[in-house]
Amino acid sequence: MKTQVGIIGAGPAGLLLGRILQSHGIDAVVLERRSRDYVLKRIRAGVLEQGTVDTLRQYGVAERLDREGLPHTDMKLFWKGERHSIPMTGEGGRRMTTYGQNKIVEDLVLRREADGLPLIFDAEVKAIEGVTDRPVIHYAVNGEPQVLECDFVAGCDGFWGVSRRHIPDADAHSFEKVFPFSWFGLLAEAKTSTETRGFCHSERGLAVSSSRGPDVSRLYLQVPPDFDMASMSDDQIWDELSLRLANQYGKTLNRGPIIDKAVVRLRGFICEKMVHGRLALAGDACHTVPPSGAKGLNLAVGDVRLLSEAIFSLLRENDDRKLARYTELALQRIWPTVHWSCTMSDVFHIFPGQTAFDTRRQYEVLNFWAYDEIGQKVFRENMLGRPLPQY
Ligand code: FAS
Repeated sequence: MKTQVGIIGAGPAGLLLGRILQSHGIDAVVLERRSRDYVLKRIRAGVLEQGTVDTLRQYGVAERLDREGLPHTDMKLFWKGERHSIPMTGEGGRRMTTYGQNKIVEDLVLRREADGLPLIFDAEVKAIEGVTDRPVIHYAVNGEPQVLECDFVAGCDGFWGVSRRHIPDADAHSFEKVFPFSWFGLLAEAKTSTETRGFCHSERGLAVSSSRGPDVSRLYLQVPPDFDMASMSDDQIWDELSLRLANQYGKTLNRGPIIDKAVVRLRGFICEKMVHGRLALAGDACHTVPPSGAKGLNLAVGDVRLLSEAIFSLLRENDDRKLARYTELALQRIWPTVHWSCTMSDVFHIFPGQTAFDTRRQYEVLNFWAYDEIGQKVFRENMLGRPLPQY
């Protein structure tokens, strides 16, 4: 099989890149190792920056988002028995919107299928040859070896993908911080009460409550790094969420059937080598952020906006200057965003061996964000997201 761009991975980065390239008349094939069903059912992020919403609108995949997305006018922070609200509308009316990553992926998959464009599931990429000249992707469908010849490869295959391994000395250009805790992520058929929605600092560990639709809640609990999901019954989970998020605020958490559970270790990771020859990385393939800042998906969208422009120039104008600057520009947004996500992690979590002094310092930062004009702006602008650098 031949195409212009071989895209590895049907997460938000790979699918959106395929959509943007399609709208510029560039052919692509998306290869995804998981089944269609698995990809559509996977629950992850759900808080979108204005830039992400604008991008999905610009490329015609925001019809359902515009109907079902929940805009945020404020963000609630809870600590020490008190509830605080930070206004979240930025300059020009910029704001955050809640809309599940699984829905974005579904909107992009359905659009690609409706347009009759190649998207191959159960297609695991094993290796990439000739990345400095004419790339050939070797993949297997149900164990059957296949090849895809292309002019360019976009590695959008996440942190555990195969692409980064094809960037020489990627490890030497990588930076990582692993936090000493994980998040226990839950999806429940329960109405999210506005009274308990928000980020909560509790001496028992962080808790987060957000909405994923009128009758669906997305909840998180800070848990130890080696946490076993089976160690807590659903009632125990709800009791713990209530202890952290509701009881001390005299509120009641709406309970309901828990329909999805996952544990994700908090880590910050950046690979500063995102291009090698005709292979470029985007999204979690070259950076992961702790979910505390709700930035992973938004960073991936920013990457593919920059990468699509570079690929267009290379393949249409035979001009590689944008590709040569892709990494530098992407990092201008990635590092501050990773820093912010780590800051949110430092402030809202209880660390092993944490002292009363440490907790007192966390309260000080929360006070600054909630009650100081500059602090509010720092919090709001970081949560709303940084503008995308331009070539
Ligand atoms: P993705 O990981 O989404 O997609 C990569 C795709 O590549 C996958 O479908 C994978 O199957 C495929 N792939 C991998 N290797 C391949 C191979 N060899 N051949 C073919 N295909 C291959 N962010 C938040 O803000 N809030 C959250 O609650 C949140 N929860 C998360 C929970 C988990 C478990 C994870 C891992 C991440 C979470 N994130 C969250 C971050 C998340 O939103 C990511 O930033 C986002 O999915 C990144 O998108 P992609 O770069 O497209 O990578």
